[in-house]
Amino acid sequence: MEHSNLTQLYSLHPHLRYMPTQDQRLEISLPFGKKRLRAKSHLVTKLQSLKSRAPQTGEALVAYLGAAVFEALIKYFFLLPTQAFDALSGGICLPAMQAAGQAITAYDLDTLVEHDAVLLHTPISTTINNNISVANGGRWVRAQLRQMLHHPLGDSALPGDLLDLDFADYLASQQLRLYDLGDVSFQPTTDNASHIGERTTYLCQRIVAQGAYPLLLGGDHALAFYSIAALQERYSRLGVIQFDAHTDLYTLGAACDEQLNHANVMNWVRKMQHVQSIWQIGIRDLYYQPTENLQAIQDPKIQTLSAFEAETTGYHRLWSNMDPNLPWFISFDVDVLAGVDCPETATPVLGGLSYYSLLACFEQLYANYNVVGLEFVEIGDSSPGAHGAAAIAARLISRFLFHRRGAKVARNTLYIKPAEANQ
Ligand SMILES: [Mn+2]
Repeated sequence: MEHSNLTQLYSLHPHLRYMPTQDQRLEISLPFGKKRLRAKSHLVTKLQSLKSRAPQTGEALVAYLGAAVFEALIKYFFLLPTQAFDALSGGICLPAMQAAGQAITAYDLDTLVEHDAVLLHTPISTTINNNISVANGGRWVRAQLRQMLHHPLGDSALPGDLLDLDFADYLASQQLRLYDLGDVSFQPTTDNASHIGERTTYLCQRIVAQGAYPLLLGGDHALAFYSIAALQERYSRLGVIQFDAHTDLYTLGAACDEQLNHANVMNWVRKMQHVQSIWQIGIRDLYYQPTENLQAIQDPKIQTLSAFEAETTGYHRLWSNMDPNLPWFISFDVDVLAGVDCPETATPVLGGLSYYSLLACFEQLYANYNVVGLEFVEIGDSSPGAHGAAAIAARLISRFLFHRRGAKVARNTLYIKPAEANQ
């Protein structure tokens, strides 16, 4: 399946190795890479001549190499989009020690089919002065999800049903089709936040190009810039639902406003051309906003439903105003939740959304709207409570899977041996 953009510029990976084989061919590989591509020597000559040339468009490369070779070089990361060249030539992602669902590698993303779901943890962090790190908190969500969806007899292909007693429904485990890409690569000595972000964008583009759903785990909220940008190619019009205690529209009126961070990320997102609407839900922070050199405006794209309104009046205003014809991406900052304190998130705020009314809100979202991806961010790194933010995030992901993968009603169902059926 085609998964590359032909108008984009591509460059050859700088560290490709060519090893001769016994049958007069050459094997192309990357140092430490597991993938090897066998090629005739004239292809290698062609590739080596590309090395000295300026980046080429996908279209030019298809004409030069043929479509099949071009796609194979993309698949194996031998050919990289020039835009993300620095980030991608430094690595892509690493498998999780304990995957939730089935492990998948970046090389195999072209095997995904429509409505598959792909988990990915992105350890992005744009602030350094917090006492609580949120870079690796997503791993706690993965651990919770793994436990929730795990076959008690291990990873064998034995059929079974996943039962959700809150909703009296079940999903056949073979229907789950949850894949886990692992953790986006991060080399602390050489990488910065934008390297991790660009890797995430690239992986996310590859996931949505297959019609699959990205399920991203942060990292901090700067992730939203890279995830939402990645959806543009597939969704020329997109809605964003941001669950958050803060609007993340912070502006100081100083030079630092030009630097993407977790407190200003939505300023970038609201300016993205494909983003048509942003609903901010659970907003409740109180802070000092400088006004010098700044102007107060209303952005018609942005609508809010505060935590106070959600908890006292409910979500009705959302249902009567949210456009059901848009595909929607959910960006969920766990500080929106009631009772989530340090170390479960870095920026706890008084109040917040309660679990069951939020769960009901998500049931409506999944049932009545085209939700095309999810992200959960700002989860603290250190060991969480058993029923904290990571568990709620995992629960909301499990409901997404039940809705998208065709769960069935299981009211009062018992599982008995067939011989007992007539007793
Ligand atoms: Mn946020």
